[in-house]
Amino acid sequence: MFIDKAKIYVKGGDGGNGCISFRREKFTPKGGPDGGDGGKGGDVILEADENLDTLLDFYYKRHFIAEKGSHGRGKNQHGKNGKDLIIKVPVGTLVFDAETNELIEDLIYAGQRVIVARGGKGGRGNSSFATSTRQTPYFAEKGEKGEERWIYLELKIIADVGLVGLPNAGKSTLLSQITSAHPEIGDYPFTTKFPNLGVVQRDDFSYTVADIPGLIEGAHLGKGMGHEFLRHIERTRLLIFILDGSDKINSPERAYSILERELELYNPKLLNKKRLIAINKIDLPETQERMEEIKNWISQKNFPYIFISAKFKWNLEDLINLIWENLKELIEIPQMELKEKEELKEDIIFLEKEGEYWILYDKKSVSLANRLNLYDFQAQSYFINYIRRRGILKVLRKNKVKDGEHIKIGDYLFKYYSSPHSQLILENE
Ligand SMILES: Nc1nc2c(ncn2[C@@H]2O[C@H](COP(=O)(O)OP(=O)(O)OP(=O)(O)O)[C@@H](O)[C@H]2O)c(=O)[nH]1
Ligand SMILES: [Mg+2]
Repeated sequence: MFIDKAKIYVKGGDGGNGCISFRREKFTPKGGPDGGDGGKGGDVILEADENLDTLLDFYYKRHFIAEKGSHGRGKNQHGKNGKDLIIKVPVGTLVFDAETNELIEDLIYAGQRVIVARGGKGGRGNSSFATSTRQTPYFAEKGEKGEERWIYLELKIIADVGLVGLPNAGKSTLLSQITSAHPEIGDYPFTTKFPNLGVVQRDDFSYTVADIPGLIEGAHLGKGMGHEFLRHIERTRLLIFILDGSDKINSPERAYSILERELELYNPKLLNKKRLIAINKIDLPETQERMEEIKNWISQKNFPYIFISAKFKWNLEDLINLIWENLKELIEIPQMELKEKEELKEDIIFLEKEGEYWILYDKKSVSLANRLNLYDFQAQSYFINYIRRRGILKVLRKNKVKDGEHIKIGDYLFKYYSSPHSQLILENE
């Protein structure tokens, strides 16, 4: 089974909790706080691997969760960080956010990586909260939750050369003769049901070749294998039209215009790709009889062409060299355009009314609130101080929040009092 699309769930590991602990030593009965920080959760990372050529693995396993960070411990011991989870995908995998359809990354070279879900930060232990006025903090931070989301993967093979032709033209035969690939070959149409990739290896050069299922007239309407596989030649640098010189019904001339039309209907840019034409089955008398006629027609096309017999390896060395001559000038690999990512800036703070509540949008305050247990008195006063220093009360006044109105900060609900001086009081659980 060949799978080139998949939707998977990824979640970074949760951060470990910070620890609440106090030193206990023989001769120091009232030791200071020594609760260590929690470890960071592992990230989920995709890595492009050149030995893979399908997304089949994701047909069976769809959930990927990285390891959690360990909790902090006494004696200021830092919790262990969770291990990153590395998922291997084929080179040429496009990674999208399944909800927004935004392209996250295009993995075009072996070893390229992208983090798709970050692990949560570890919470700080109580020793981090000690100050001269608060020598015995009885609170610590919880670990941050790891990011989670659904992502959509789509494989678009990256090969140097793409073979296109009608069914039975001899594409797979050619691939099997010039590379070490072993595609299925048959004297019936649609032998090839999914793309095959092979490598041409010579002393001073090498390149990759992709063979795709045959195209027929009306493929754009879904006939035959349809256009389903054309995306796998979108990112090749050079196309070879394989035409069966012996075919009486779909003559090379007719096959050629069918191919052009189907490519254009799929994506007109495919017609701008550099192109070579190979007339196949020159070993057969039917082809030989028409050779002069075909030559006259094809020389008007202004593309390099060659007569070959894929089956008997006639002219294949010349074809291999002709491909290389044309390929070596083309250096860029077509890549999907990545839109500039709009990161929510750390410092944007704003307030919005939703129903009866105001909601505070501030990445830092929300993240801190969610990491603390604010029902603990010390933690709460630490947080309120933080909010005041960060200028949140000013933002509330600016937005004309009224006395007694409610404000949501992360998972918590506060009530606002404007007099005698502005302040926020946490509502009970
Ligand atoms: N005589 C002769 N037969 C050939 C030649 N090349 C391919 N064939 C035959 O043509 C038939 C089709 O070959 P394939 O390589 O499977 O053709 P394909 O283009 O991959 O076909 P699809 O996968 O169906 O699109 C097979 O029976 C091959 O043996 C050739 O150069 N000469
Ligand atoms: Mg084939």
